[in-house]
Amino acid sequence: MAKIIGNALPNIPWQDKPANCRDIVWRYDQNPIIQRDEQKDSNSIFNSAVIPWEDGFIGVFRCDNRSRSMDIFVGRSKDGLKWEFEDEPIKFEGDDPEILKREYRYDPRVLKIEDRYYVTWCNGYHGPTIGIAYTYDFKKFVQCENAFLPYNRNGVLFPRKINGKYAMVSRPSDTGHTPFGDIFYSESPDMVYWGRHRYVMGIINDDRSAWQSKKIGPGPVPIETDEGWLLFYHGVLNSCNGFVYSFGAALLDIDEPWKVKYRTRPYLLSPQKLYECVGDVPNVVFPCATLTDADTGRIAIYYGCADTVTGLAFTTVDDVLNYMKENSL
Ligand code: BMA
Repeated sequence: MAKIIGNALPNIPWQDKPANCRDIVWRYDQNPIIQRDEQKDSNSIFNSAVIPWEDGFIGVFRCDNRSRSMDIFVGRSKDGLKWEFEDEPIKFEGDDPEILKREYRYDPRVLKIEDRYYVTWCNGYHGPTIGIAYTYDFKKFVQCENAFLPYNRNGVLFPRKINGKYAMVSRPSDTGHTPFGDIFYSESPDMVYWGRHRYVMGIINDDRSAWQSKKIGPGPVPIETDEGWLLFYHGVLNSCNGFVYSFGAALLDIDEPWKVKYRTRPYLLSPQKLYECVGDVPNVVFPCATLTDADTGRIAIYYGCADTVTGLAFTTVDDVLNYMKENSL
């Protein structure tokens, strides 16, 4: 039995796997949990991050508005299913006005490290890079230095220091809808200077695992287990009709997370339901957050659907790790 190293979360949103379901990751039967127009001016709500908060949940949500401007908003929920969103995007504070300039913000991740909560997101600064901010209360957010030079996307922090350093995986990219992309690991002594970059894993550019043949990128914050870091990640196939975004999982070494122990050859979830196949960008499932319950091994995965709405899916640490070991690249 694999174990999640973390807190118990008895109120994790959950639904048992349906009888005779062959999937390792199964969808919530009331998906999508968040419709596109639930925020005051939203065109779409997707690729968003949630975390336990007091007796419920809080999150940072990507809401593109009806000018198709991309920004991130705080949302609150009692049950992790029904959410209420603030009317205005997060306003960041900080010492350097240069860092606070806003071009666009999207695809947030959120986590707690030591005494505070961090948000990372894809931050426009003469091209996409990784924005970082911290908060104690989800009211005041202090923006830190961007982690990298442009171009980079999908900056995902680890939930604790590794070998005494903050740690992040990310996906170096280019100006636009990058037609390439591998996952790298970087570390920082202070959340300002990032270095000692290590290659983690790349695309599988052949028939063995075509769902991840074009580009890959880290998804939710890695989950600590007694066998290593469990990282869900998205992978892209370039079809004759455009990109198809699915997701799978990898198990990374606990002390040297650039070393990949296992990695799923089949996807765990691919766009198949109507709300995943039809929307502003068709054929996208894009996970940005999980909730976990260390007592039961349950994992709830929040994922963007077709760049339009938000879905929820479930698995357990045992299900994923066993499947990964039997179906690893
Ligand atoms: C990626 C990011 C994601 C998006 C995906 C599919 O490059 O922009 O936000 O979900 O493309 O459009």
